Amino acid sequence: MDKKRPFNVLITGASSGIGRGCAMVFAMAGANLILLARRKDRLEELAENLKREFNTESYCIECDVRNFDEVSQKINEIPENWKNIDVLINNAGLARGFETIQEGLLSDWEEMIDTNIKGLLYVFKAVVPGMIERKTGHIINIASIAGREVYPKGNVYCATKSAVRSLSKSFAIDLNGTGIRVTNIDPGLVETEFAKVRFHGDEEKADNVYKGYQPLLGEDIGLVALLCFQLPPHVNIQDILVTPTAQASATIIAKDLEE
Ligand code: NDP
Ligand code: 8X3
Repeated sequence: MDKKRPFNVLITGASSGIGRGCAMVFAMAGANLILLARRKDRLEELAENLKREFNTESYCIECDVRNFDEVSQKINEIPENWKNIDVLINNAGLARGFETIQEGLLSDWEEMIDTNIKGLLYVFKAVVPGMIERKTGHIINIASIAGREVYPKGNVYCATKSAVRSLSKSFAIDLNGTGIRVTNIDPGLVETEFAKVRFHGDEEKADNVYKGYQPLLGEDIGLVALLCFQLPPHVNIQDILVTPTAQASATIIAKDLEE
C-alpha cells in the first residue's frame, strides 16, 4: 500500500496489554486507530495520549466482542472516513482460571470460548466484507504459544488458541485470491494484565508469572505486527511464534529467582 496515505487500523482489546502496545506502535507509524474494548475510559485516555505524542487520530468503540449484535451495530456505525479498515488486529481475549480440566468452572470455559473464538469470528464477520469489496486488507490474529503446545492446567484456554490458529489458516485458505493478507501471531509470555485476569484478580500469583526473566512487552508484539504489515503487498508472513529470549517452550523458561 502507499505508505503516505493515512491507513486505518482496528485493534480489539486495545484497552490493555498487547492491544495497547499495538496501538502505540501503529500510532508511531502514522496510522489512524479504531480502538475497541469494553473499558471506554481507558481507550479515551490512550487516544488522548497518542494524540498528544504522535498527533494520532483515534475512534474509540465501547464494545463486548461476545455480543454479535453489538459488534455488528458498532462497526456499522464507524464514520465514513474511518470505514476503510486496512488492518484488523484481532487481539481481544483472555484466559480465565488455572485448574485441571476436571476442576474447571463452566463459567470460565464459556467466557474463554465466547471471547477468544466466537468474539474473533464476530469481528471478522463485521469487518471483512469491506476488505473483500476493496480487494485489500490485512487480518492479524493474536493466538498464542498455547495454541501450539498444551501445558498442565492450560486445557480450555489452549483449545481456544488452537482454534484461533486453525481459523487463521482457514481465513488464509478461504480468502485466497481476494488480496487480503492473513497473519497468525503466537506470542509466548507477555507481561500484561493477562495473568491477573487468569487468576481472577490474584495479584501475587499474577506477578510470579513474570518474575526472574525478561518477559515480552505489549509493544514487542506491536512491532512484530507492524513489521508484517509493512512488508511489500506481495509478501505475507502467515504464521509467527514470538517468545522472550528466556523462553524455549510453553513450559521451559530460564528464570533467575535468587534474591
Ligand atoms: P490483557 O488482559 O492485558 O488485555 C486483554 C484485552 O482484551 C483488554 O483490552 C480487554 O479489554 C480485551 N477484552 C477481553 N474481553 C473482551 C470482550 N469480551 N470484549 C472486548 N474486549 C475484550 O491481556 P493481553 O494483552 O495479554 O491479551 C491480549 C491477547 O493476547 C489475548 O487474546 C491473549 O490470549 C493473547 N496472548 C497473551 C499472552 C500473554 O502472555 N500476555 C501470550 C499469548 C497470547 P476490556 O477488558 O476493556 O474489554
Ligand atoms: C498466553 C501465554 O503461556 O500463559 O497465551 O498460555 S501462556
